[in-house]
Amino acid sequence: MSITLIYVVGDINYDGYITMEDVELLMQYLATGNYIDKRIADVNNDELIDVADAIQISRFINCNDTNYNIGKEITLDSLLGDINSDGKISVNDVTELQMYISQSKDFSDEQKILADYNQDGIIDVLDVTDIQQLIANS
Ligand SMILES: [Ca+2]
Ligand SMILES: [Ca+2]
Ligand SMILES: [Ca+2]
Repeated sequence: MSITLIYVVGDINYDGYITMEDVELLMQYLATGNYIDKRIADVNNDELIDVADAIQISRFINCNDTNYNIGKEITLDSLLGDINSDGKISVNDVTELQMYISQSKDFSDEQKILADYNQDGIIDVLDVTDIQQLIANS
């Protein structure tokens, strides 16, 4: 099931603000090769996520450079249960959810919406079970 949420271009950690934390997180992603949502991270629209995007985000923060769409709100369809926003529902999302429930990890507002898989307003083990079932049946 997909759900439409509002995102901010350049807001890599989905907390609603463009800060140096986003630049640092983007650099971490580049170093590790982890998935990152192109729609949010490719701020200079050249179809690549690279250090040039990180530089543009820092220019936005430090020089108020608004040449690109950085800081603009966009609406995107996301998958319910896709907590790490990598475009698929997998055991990695279950791990994130279990860490949140055991209070060893905090979620962004977006993640809290995506984590409530059965949409009952509560993030708990029932959502874990539903997502695990979905993975098992796919
Ligand atoms: Ca942010
Ligand atoms: Ca995922
Ligand atoms: Ca729920």
